[in-house]
Amino acid sequence: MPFKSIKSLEERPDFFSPGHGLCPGCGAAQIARIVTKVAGKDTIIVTPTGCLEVSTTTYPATSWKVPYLHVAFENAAAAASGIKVAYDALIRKKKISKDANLVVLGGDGGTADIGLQSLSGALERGERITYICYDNEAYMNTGIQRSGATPYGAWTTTSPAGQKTLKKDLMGMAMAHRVKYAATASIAYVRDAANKVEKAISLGGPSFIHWIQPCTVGWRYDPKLTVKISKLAVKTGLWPLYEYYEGVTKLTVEVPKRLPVSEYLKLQGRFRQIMNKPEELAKIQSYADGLAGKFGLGPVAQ
Ligand SMILES: Cc1ncc(C[n+]2csc(CCOP(=O)(O)OP(=O)(O)O)c2C)c(N)n1
Ligand SMILES: [Mg+2]
Repeated sequence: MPFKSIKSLEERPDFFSPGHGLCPGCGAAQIARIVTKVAGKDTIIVTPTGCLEVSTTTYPATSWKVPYLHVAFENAAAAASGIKVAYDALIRKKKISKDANLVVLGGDGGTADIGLQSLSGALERGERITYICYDNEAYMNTGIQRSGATPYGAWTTTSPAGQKTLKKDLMGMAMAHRVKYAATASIAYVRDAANKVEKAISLGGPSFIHWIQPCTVGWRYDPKLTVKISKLAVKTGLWPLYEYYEGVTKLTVEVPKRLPVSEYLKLQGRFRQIMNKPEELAKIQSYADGLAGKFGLGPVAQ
């Protein structure tokens, strides 16, 4: 059932507890809370190594009120697939009666780079799992190194003059595997995101959600701006909110008048070194224009 209001989501029980060690304003905490609320109690969460895992599982405490598995960077999708297959076998042999939702929450490094091979395998085999990439656009947990998902122009400790390549197209990769369902999400649009998680899980999978996750430390901004930045990513066309189902892509949040990309970039210290370089800004604007043309967003407001 789709969420008609944020209130209907808010009324659901929480399975992600406060008191974790994620930074104030960290978008990953909000993603974890929304995902577990929607997925409910009959869910198993799998995470590769990364900020979300390290900060929510400091032994002997845990933030997860559902079964949770931490696996190596390379194999989160394979581990989730294996658990699902084990469930199938136990149900078939009538050893258990209840199925479980298998949801992976992987960072961009664990998804776009190091775990990509096992993710591709799971998507191609048609595993009934939901893989969610919380994308903070760098290897944050180990000190802000660039990943394949770091956007053009962004500073990281290993791209000090700004990233020189465009962000890897993870949605394109998922759709090329002909997944059951794929979608993009932003915490500034909670209802849209919650409905996508619900669809991804209820359709059975393989499903993929690519969720932008502002990182206060790595993106260099004031923690109070997390939701604003999440919204500006959408309003500038750099993060179109859309879904893919049965071979068709559909925009889920219209942007009739886009804002210039500089509105998004100027709030983040990681783009400081390119803000006075018009040719660099033009490259990022042209990337956003390309996405806008592809997904049907409006023109930049004058
Ligand atoms: C095979 C392997 N390589 C490197 C590491 C070290 N490592 C642990 S967390 C991490 C960064 C994770 O980045 P990402 O997946 O983007 O998640 P984030 O920390 O940004 O949330 C790295 C490089 C590791 N644990 N295993
Ligand atoms: Mg990351």
